[in-house]
Formats: sequence, structure tokens, C-alpha cells
Amino acid sequence: MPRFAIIDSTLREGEQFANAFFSTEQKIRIATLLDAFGVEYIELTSPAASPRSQDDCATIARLGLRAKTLTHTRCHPKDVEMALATGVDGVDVVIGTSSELRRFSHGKSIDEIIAIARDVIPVALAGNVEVRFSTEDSLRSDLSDILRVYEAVSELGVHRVGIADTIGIGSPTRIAEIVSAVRAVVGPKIDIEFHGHNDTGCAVANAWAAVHAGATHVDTTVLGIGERNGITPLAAFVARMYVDDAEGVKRKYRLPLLRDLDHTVAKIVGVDVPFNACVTGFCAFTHKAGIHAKAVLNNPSTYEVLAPDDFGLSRYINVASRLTGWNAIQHRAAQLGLTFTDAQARHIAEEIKTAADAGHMTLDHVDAILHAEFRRVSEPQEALPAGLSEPKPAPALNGHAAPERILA
Ligand code: HCA
Ligand code: CU
Repeated sequence: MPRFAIIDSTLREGEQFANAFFSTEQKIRIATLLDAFGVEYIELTSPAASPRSQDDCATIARLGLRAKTLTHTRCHPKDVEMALATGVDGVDVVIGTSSELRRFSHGKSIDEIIAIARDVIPVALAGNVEVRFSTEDSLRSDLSDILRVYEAVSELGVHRVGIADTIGIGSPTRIAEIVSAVRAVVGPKIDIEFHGHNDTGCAVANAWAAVHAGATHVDTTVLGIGERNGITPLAAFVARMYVDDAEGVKRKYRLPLLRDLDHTVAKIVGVDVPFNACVTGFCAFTHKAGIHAKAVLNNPSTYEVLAPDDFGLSRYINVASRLTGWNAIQHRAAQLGLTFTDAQARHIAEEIKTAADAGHMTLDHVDAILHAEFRRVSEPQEALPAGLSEPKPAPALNGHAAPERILA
């Protein structure tokens, strides 16, 4: 796995999500959880945005987190001075370089941008903090223009340059090309950050491609929240890197906290964790079809790329459907403390398929069938072994919802 650090921007990019209005207390809660998870950096809204943003930036910088704190700033000496005054560990300077932004946003030429950078970067460096310079809308900027900007700012002494796919137009191959071109210009010592929006669904793939092409830092937010439909989601990016090197990722991050992070932020911004969110979506580790269930019960790696245990989560076999199979039924029966012969389990599976074909089915319904069948096959016996027919509670589905909910 290539070396990389996560810059979590839930408290900057994430604050630009339509539903986000974080209180100071909520920001502290999110920053503390991110720190416990192990992200290397936490990026905060510019103190120039509002007095509350300024105070909160200083408050979080003073928390004594292990993660470094960064704040975002426009490319203005005054903004950078305000940022330094908050006590953050680093300043993320950004300016638009695409013709769209140069014409319709700030109206400056590339030469003027470089001239402004020459005024601003020394101010940031004088604060003895990490300094990053990023070109907003890098993907629609002329590559030779941004390479000229990166060359100039690296000569000025920035620690990191940023590539921003502001409108989510990038593809993994294009991102890899740009990262390689930037690496060739800035040399091996300067770090490269990738910030990718998800408008076309490529944010995770692009971040992964960036890291493999030599980017050292990746921006994420919890659940991917941000402007429009947001950026690279933290859990999905971590899951992607886990595929490269599960042990390395487990050493770097406390993976079970992804669930707390996604649920905490979802609650704060008033959304559900999306059903298909990597790792934390309610059905991320649910197996349904009989063929899948059988193989997973034999060996989870048949249909699982992520081991749920590593993320503090559990696998769930959904048996209440017409797609179920007798192996899965046996497994559910064992969870309830009921034993059947294989022939009995096959018969029960048929019964469940018939019932499921006739209409909506829940796990309770399956359990009732299993208990009734158990009573029936056990009838000739006088006394059951103690506790054998005692129903056990159904295992929780990673705490998201009652098992019934997934069948609705
Ligand atoms: C913004 C734009 C930004 C900046 C990214 C960066 C983007 O909201 O200011 O600082 O690298 O997507 O371009 O989020
Ligand atoms: Cu952005």
C-alpha cells in the first residue's frame, strides 16, 4: 500500500453540505471522534467565514488532538493572518485556476495568480505552519497553467500542493496522469493532496488512483458530505485502501469507529446513513440468496471483500425470502437453539419459499415456522433437553435496524 494520510474535511467541505449547521459542541464531538479514529489531519472552515467559524477554529486547534488541525483560506494575506492567529497546525490556501473560475469568479490571469501566491505564501510560512497551495477546478484548468503554478509555489517553499476535482469531472486515469505530471514538476520532497468531488460517482476511485500515482494526502468527509453531493467518503476510501493492505490499514486506523462516525454525523445533519454506504450501510454485510448464504457460511471470503469483524460489525444472513436455501435455514435454526436434520431443513426451506411467494415475510415469521416445525418434529419425545426450545433473540443487524426492516 502506498504511503498516504487522510485530511478529513467534514468540518470544512462538510460544512458546505446543504444540511450542515454545526454547533461548536457538535464540531468538538466530530473532531474528537475523527481523532480517535486516527485521521492524520482535520480541516476546518476558514476563520474569515464568520466570527463563530473563527472562534471554533481556535477552540478545535486548542483541543490537543493527536491529528493536526488545518484551516482553509482564500489566497489573501489577511485570511492567512486570521488563520495563523487561531493556532492551527497548517493553512490550506486555495485559488481557482480554470478559465471558468478565472473569468466568472475572481477574474485573474495565471501570471496574476502566481504574483498573488508570491505575496501570500511567505505570510503563511512565517507562521511556522504546514502550508498547502491548491488550484481549485484543477481538472478544467489548462495542465500547463497549473504545472506553472505548482512549480512557482514549490519554489516558494510550500509543503504540499493540492489538486482539486471541484466539479467531480475526473476519471481515475486522468487523475493518475495529473498526479504524475505534478510529481515530475514539484519533485519528490513536496507532498501532493487530492480533493475529489463525487458528482459522477468516481470520488473514491479517483482518490485511490491519486494515491497509487504518488499523491500523499487524500481529502475525505464523513459520509462524503460537502457541496452538492459531496466528496470522497471516509469509510469508502478506507475500505478501498483496506483491500490493498488490510493489516496496514488496521494499524493506522481504529476501523470500528467508522460506524460511530457515520451515525453521529448522519444524526447531526439529519440524514440516514445511505443503505448502500460502504462498510456502514445497513445491508453492507447482509447475504440473502441461498447460494451466497451457503458459501458465506462455509467460508466468508467467498462473498466478502471486507471482514465485518475488522470493522466491529457482524455479518447477517437474511433467510426470510424466496431466495433462501436450506443451509441458511439450518444456520438460523442453530441461532435459535433448534436442531433439524438436513432433510427437515430442506422441507422447512420449501415451506418458507412458498410462504414468501405468497407475500411479504419477516424474520419473525421464519422464526415462528422454525419453532412450529421444531415442536412438530419433537412431539413424540416426552421431554426436551432443558432450554432447547427457548427462543434466542435475533442477532442485531449492526445496530441499524431490526432485521424486519431489511425485509420491508
Ligand atoms: C471550495 C472548493 C474546494 C477546494 C478544495 C481544496 C474544491 O469549496 O472552496 O482546497 O483543495 O472542491 O475545489 O472544496
Ligand atoms: Cu471541494
